[in-house]
Amino acid sequence: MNLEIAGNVQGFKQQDGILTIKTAEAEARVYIYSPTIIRVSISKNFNPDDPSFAVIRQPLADFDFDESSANIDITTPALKLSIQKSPLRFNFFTAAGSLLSEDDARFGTNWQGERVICYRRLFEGERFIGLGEKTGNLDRRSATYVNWNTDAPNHTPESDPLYKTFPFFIGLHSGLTYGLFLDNTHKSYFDFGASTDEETSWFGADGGDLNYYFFGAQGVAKIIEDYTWLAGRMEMPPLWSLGYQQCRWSYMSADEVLNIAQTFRKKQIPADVMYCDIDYMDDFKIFTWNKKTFPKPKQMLDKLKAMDFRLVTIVDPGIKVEEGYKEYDEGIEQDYFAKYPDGENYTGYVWPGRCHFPDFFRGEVREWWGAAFTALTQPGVEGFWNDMNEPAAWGQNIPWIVKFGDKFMPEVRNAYGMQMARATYDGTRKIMGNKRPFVLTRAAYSGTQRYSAVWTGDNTGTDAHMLLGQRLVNSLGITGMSFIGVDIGGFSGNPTPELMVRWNSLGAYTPMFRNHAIQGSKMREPWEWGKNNEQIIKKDIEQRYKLLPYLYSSFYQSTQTGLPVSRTLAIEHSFDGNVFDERFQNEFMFGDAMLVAPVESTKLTEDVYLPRGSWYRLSSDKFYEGEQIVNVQAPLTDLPVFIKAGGIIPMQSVVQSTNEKGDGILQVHVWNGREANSFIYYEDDGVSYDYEQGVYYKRVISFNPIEKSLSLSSVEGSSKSRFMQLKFVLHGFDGVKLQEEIIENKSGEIEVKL
Ligand code: MIG
Repeated sequence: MNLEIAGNVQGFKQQDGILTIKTAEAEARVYIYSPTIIRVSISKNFNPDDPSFAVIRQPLADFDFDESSANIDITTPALKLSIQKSPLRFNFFTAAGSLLSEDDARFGTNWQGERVICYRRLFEGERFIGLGEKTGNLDRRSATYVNWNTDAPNHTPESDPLYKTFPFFIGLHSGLTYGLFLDNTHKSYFDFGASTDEETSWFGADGGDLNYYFFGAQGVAKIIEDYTWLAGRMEMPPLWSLGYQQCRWSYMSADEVLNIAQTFRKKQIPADVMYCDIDYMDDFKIFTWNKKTFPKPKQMLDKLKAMDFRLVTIVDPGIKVEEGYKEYDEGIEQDYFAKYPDGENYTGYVWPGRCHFPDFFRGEVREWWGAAFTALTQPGVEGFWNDMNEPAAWGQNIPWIVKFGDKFMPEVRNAYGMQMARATYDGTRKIMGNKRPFVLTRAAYSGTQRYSAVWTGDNTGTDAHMLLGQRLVNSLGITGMSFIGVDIGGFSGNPTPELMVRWNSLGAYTPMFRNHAIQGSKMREPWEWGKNNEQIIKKDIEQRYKLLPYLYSSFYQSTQTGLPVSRTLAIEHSFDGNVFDERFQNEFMFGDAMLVAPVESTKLTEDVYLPRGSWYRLSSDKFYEGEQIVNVQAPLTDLPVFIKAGGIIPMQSVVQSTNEKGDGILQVHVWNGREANSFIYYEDDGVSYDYEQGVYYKRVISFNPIEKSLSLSSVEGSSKSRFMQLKFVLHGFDGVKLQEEIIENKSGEIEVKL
């Protein structure tokens, strides 16, 4: 095998916003996307037609640079890229001249065959966060990872790779932050100094270009904002999808689905969503219903609707090989399936038996797939669960010779799931009129947040998996995915009742709150765990519903800034070593104001690290100063949740589903603090896209401790609030009594003095 190095610069030129640099062996192209985002792409052989699945922005026009005998320097208001000519190296600095990241002086970028790797200097004390759905610690220093979307049943808290690919990480050292996104869908590699004498970190891929975006903003939240500016942000989810979701592989008949839904209502345990896993279909044929067990889908959906339930149904990519089956016939006729190079359709075994796989990389195939959802939307399905899209086939080893679009499987495998989710989203959005579809996908690539929520696949019913799940959620949040769930209770195995209760309480603070279990497992619904536990589970689900105004506004924030709903403490406290301590690394902020500490089901007290600031325990209003480790009670009835001093949390009364109005009072909870704080409150109709036309309701809620006031700015947007009245609920304000006052929620400015 030959080693080819990038070599010395022989010449360069600028045209159409691209600075092209030539060496004897390779070519590098440099683009500026914004003052804080510079793209570098290095290749031996650029493919002229190589669109990005992730990036939705265009580079700026030509930019200035300075040439000296040794370097070509590009300076933006925020960032300096110094390109060393001999040999070619890319070194990034802040505008003030602090070194952020540089090529390893010895190796830089080089190739072994088609495999391209960039070796970079590892800084003393440098930490790494990101890469999305990756096991291991929050700080990825000394670990190594592979991106290769994989169906990973029975994975452990160490398994790698899992289902998704997000080749984006953030480096932290010397009080500085930077981000790097390797936009390459081949099998890719990241090594954060695992075995390089603490000198080198490296990343690269089995093929394609060494195509990366460098982010130089200072502050992790700003880097996430920039990354999601580049790769897109989620849109407002349907409000109902933020309610409690009940799933199982599978509820076997319409009667069973209806019966479960009815039991929620009878027991007055709030819930919004029922799921149909693969058994609703006729012989696992996608876009069909089983005629015996689901004979009248519309009737079932009407009944669900009358109970204020929505239905999500699963779809897999594999189309059963069977003449007379509509999707098979059409796919064959139109040539929509992935192929071997000789034109034969690729066949793999999955649930339906022998299957062909739609080529989601082609626009017309995505259109066709999207339109087929009428079989589900006509009876009234509103949510679409995309499974097995790594893609998975029994044997889990699709031949490398199979083609998707004009590429071979290994070139684009990591984006297949994303393209399926894209087809599902575009198609269902189109056929549902003005209604928001809910799309959920297992496999994903950077940018998937534009189309879909994700869940973390087949976990296991153990405490270790519950904690792992939280780390996955927190890490996916760094890479632009805000709407995330884990299978509560664990997909495989049977959790203990204590674990089920504990996991459900954490679920109330998970962006997507879904209970799911493998076939053959014990039933998992809230009433299956004994009377006492049922009451605890019910209370935690009620807590979720009380928090909906806060949660919906937090999702709005994700749509605007890319900041996730569940946030590792490393976003705000990036240089606080305790945050990365294995004892505390699973803690997270849920929105702006709540800190949640996951606790194993076997522990009834826990050490919690409270970072800078001061804090109140949610359940008792007990006050704590920050920057200390506190040992707190953690009974199964009371997961440790803390509110930041100054925190503002709008809440509502308990409702049985998001479709219910409740008592019409918006409760604005405020916890006393020394610093001023504000919260952007957002509402819209929760179901349509009218908000894109300004039909929403937005106002800023402010707390000012100096002026001793609480205020709401006048309303922006043309929508009315679903809350006619308003009530302030104060915590930690000794002697101030506003609790009982209920005032009109008028749209002009509102101010109360404390
Ligand atoms: O081969 O549809 O991760 O959530 O219940 C297993 C059956 C296929 C895997 C998914 C899981 C789902 C299951 N699926």
